[in-house]
Amino acid sequence: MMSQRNPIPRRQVLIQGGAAAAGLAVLPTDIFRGWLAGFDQEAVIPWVQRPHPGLTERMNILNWEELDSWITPVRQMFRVGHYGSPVIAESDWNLEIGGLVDRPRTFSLAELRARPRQEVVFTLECSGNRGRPSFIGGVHNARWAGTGLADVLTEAGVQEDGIEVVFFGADEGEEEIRGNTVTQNFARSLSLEDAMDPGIILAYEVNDEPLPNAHGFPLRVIAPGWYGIANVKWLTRIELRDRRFMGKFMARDYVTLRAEERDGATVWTETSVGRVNINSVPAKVTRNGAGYAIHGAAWGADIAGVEVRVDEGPWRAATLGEGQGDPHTWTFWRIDWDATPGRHAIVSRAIDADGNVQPAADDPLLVNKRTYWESNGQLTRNVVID
Ligand SMILES: Nc1nc2c(c(=O)[nH]1)N[C@H]1C(S)=C(S)[C@@H](COP(=O)(O)O)O[C@H]1N2
Ligand SMILES: [Mo]
Repeated sequence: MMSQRNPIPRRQVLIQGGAAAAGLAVLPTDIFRGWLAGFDQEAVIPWVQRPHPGLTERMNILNWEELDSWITPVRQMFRVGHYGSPVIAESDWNLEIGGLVDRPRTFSLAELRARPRQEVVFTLECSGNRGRPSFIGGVHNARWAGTGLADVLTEAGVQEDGIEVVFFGADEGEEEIRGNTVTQNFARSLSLEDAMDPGIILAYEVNDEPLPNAHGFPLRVIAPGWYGIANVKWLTRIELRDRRFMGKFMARDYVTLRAEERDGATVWTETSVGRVNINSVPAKVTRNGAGYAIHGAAWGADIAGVEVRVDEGPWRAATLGEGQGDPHTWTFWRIDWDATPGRHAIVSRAIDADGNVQPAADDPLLVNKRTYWESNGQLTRNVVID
């Protein structure tokens, strides 16, 4: 596996190894040079729009221009905590499974670690990402390890009327609900059917290290295919219920409000943020001598293609790189660009395996949406070439 502290692109290793083995002092060929672009060799042309300093400080959002490895190192991972970021000692902690189960129980971290280990690389995106022009780095692609949720639920023996699995975090805050001020823990739920997806894990490691406090130590849910909000951190309790859960982060916040036209009438739909939507961004423009390349990432679906448009030019197909074929990870892409001096607008659109295209920024689906979440429209970014 690639080292996190000193990421060396795999292709670079191959090239260096090949040259050394052959006793040659060759430079990468043009083909390889393209792939190396965007790592250390080439100059990055800064975007006109700078990263938002407040969001960088508060949420550690990814600065796309600094993206240089497919696995996001922990230091580059954005983080969100609606009720702060609790620091939990392992000795004070356990996980409870309760509610409508035949065998309620608790687990220590050691007991969870002793269970079968399951790993997944998952691109976790905040559903608020892209909701404002300055918030475009709320996404990371990390390798998580833990134990399967479905087996834990099965062993607990979900009762006949258990339909909803609620995940509670240790973090809590005061909420006002129709005149009542109550203390609530962060919580989100999945239907039992969704929770039984064998891909969902109770994760205790990220990138081969124990979870950092900010990312949920000692345990969090990792639900590949779901927006960040479903991935409950600082997990303390899993509860089976016979009704849908209507907590703040299911039913009040993280609700997408959208106008839809039905037979000439407007219908307002309110849907809880859930599964991820297809998305892509141009990450950076690099120069190598006279040649330029545009690099980016696409995620949120089984990515079959990415197309890039500069100014009023034609859409051109980018070359897909690492991550292709895995619907739960981002796919890197790149495209050569014969740039001319001046200011240019660069936009990308991802296409999934069923031919669905990432919506344009002015697609009615997005224009008729009144809330900030699920803003996955095509992103246009500007550069100035000297
Ligand atoms: N307990 C708890 N879990 C949480 C949150 C939270 O505020 N509390 N925020 C959620 C949101 S909105 C996102 S986007 C992801 C972010 O995960 P990260 O901080 O590891 O990047 O955590 C989710 N899990
Ligand atoms: Mo989020």
